[in-house]
Amino acid sequence: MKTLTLKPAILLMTGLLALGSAQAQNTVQQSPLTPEHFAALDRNKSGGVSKEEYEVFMRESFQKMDKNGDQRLTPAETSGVLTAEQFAAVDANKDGAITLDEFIEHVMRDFDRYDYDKDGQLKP
Ligand SMILES: [Ca+2]
Ligand SMILES: [Ca+2]
Ligand SMILES: [Ca+2]
Repeated sequence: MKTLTLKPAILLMTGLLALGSAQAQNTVQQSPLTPEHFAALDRNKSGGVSKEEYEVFMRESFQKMDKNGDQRLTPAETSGVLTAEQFAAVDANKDGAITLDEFIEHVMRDFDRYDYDKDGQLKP
């Protein structure tokens, strides 16, 4: 089922984007990555998620959400994944659609934020 395979990506992104939002309530202090997310991201099972692994995962997430394959995410395609505020935050040029570049730029900023020790790897 499509919904099941997409779920980790949705949960991860919702968590990442919520944490990236200025209005987010900081009720959750732990790492946004659950063990399941982590296992999905750490493709080579090295025990850490590299930028490359993270970017590959995010590109796949983008393709899954881009239902009509036009390389742009509309509010309809991201409904249930992104709130209107989150969509606006990722849509850097405010043209009402999220391109792959806008998406990757946004999520890679999140990567840097969670890479607390700046060694280029996210750890569980
Ligand atoms: Ca790895
Ligand atoms: Ca699209
Ligand atoms: Ca845009």
